[in-house]
Amino acid sequence: MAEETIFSKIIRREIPADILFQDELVTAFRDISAQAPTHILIIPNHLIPTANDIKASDEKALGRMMSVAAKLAQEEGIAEDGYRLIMNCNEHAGQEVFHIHMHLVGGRSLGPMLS
Ligand code: D5M
Repeated sequence: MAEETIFSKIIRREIPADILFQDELVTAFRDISAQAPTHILIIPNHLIPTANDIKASDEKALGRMMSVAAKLAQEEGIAEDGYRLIMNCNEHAGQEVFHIHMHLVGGRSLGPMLS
């Protein structure tokens, strides 16, 4: 069984986080080391370590992550100018926390995607 990360503690509200949205499937909170004026992480409430571990049974939570991203982009006032949704997987992408998370990043021009 996969090891819990700090994100499970955030979901259970055992450690502080700036939680913007939570329902039965997903939780969204501000990234502690924001790379842009808006930098939010959207995660499933159940542990999926990496994108490689996503199963068909996770589709409802993954779909909810997308619709919550769109809702939060509207609320942050960045929808019209645009934003980026990113999910890093494993070493080459620099994944640090092994509980999948979608970064919602915006509020400034982000430049080319790959570096
Ligand atoms: O991104 C992992 C992200 O998780 C990184 O941008 C910092 C963020 N992070 C780590 N710990 C916390 C807490 N406690 N609150 C909020 N944000 C956090 P990755 O895609 O794995 O590189």
